[in-house]
Amino acid sequence: MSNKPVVLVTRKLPAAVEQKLAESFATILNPDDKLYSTEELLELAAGADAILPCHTEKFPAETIAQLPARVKAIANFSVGVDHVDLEAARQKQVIVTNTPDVLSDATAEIAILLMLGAARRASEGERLVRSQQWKDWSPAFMVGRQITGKRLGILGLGRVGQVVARRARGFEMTVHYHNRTPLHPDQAGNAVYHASVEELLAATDVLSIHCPASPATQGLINSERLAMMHRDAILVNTSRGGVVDDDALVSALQAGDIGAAGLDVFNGEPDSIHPGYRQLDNVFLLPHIGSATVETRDAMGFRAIDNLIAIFNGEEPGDRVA
Ligand code: 8YV
Repeated sequence: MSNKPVVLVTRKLPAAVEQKLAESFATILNPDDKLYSTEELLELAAGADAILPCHTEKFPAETIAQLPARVKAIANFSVGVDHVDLEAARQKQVIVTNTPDVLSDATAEIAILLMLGAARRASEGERLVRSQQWKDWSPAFMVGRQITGKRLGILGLGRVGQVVARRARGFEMTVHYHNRTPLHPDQAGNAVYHASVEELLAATDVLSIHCPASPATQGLINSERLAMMHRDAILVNTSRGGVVDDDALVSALQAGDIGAAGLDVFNGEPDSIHPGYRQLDNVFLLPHIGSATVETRDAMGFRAIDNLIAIFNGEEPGDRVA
């Protein structure tokens, strides 16, 4: 019998991560990568000292309340923690950690891909080639917009936003941002601070959303704020679907009130996203793959393991969020 602490791993993780985890812990793995119901999760948690979940497993207050007393930690394989009720975890003295930093490069790549895909009509073009509907060429054919030299507005200049800003400077974009408080120039670089979201939107050709999902950011990009954007502006979201009011964005895109959108995250993902997006040509859509690279998936797993090791050594984990 091993006396290693038991970690419930809710999804199939990279082999290198599962192997490393097994060096320090007994593991309950999910080799078939089944998406557990809350009941299944709680049943499995009965045999675990910690849970290593993804954002696909939800921990609202009522689920946290039902966690067995032996569960000491929720060590997320994600930077976003909107799937966990942090206050409920604090009250139950369940430690919660996340995996910041290690996914910033991968997510920034996807943000740039979305900007380019939306600006250059990549979805339309790709569909045309695949469906054998590409019959002609003319100077007016598939004309999009350049992002080079445009004004990039970053909503939430945190870890990911700062990498996006650096990459965007390679496209000679000028960077503008809104955070609740201005950043030190070491972090902000030469990005221009805007004290309000509204001010940022008015100064933006391409808006990239990087603020976390929270009650304060729920539906932040609504019809009033979309109306403040330029008619040819591009909106990109790699954060969480909840920051955007889908009805408002779909209407703005349909009406041509903004130019295009590139979205990697959605309300109701994966299978209940707003149906309007599927009908629009001026959107470039990806299935929440911001951090889906071999390098980043390994790094996220190793980071979660470091947090677990610290917790079970009685130390403060590096990435504690509750
Ligand atoms: C992850 C993410 O793939 O880390 C996050 O917050 O949104 C994604 O990039 C996912 O959450 C893994 O659980």
